[in-house]
Amino acid sequence: MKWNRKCVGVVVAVLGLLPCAAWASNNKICFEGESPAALVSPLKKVLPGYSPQYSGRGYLEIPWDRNKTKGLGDATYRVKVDKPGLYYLWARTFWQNGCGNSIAVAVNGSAPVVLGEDGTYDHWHWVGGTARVQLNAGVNIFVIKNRETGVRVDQVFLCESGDYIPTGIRKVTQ
Ligand SMILES: [Ca+2]
Repeated sequence: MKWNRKCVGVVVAVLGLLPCAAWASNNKICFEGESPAALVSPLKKVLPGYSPQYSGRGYLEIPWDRNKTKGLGDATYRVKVDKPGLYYLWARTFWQNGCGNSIAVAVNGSAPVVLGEDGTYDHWHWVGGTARVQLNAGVNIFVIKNRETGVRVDQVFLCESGDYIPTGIRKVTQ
């Protein structure tokens, strides 16, 4: 009898945790910078092949040109989403120098979100995690704009939790 009562207690405790686990779900979305559906120059795909430095076959690049082409061109992505909601936006980026250390991303026609403006140069690293974007169920349109030149984007990552910080290369979901 004692053992049975303990069992019931465990079941009740597990059931009690379930709503909590559902509430704490952190859906993640990740796609490659070098896989846009459409691309307008000077943005370009750089595909050197597989490397431990970056994910997939390469990255998106806005070549450094002393910001002469700043504002021109963009890269458009079609991103499928199962679970709609507000997601934190991140990008795995590489800044060649201090004159180009940010990207702007517009999601579903909304005002562009700026990622970066940090001081980590010549090194792949994650930027973002402050702005949230609204994603709909189905296809969402992401546009990376040419805010500055001399930048590279390996991956774009989104998650629901503000406590989650991506590291290294993330698993692609698209
Ligand atoms: Ca990549």
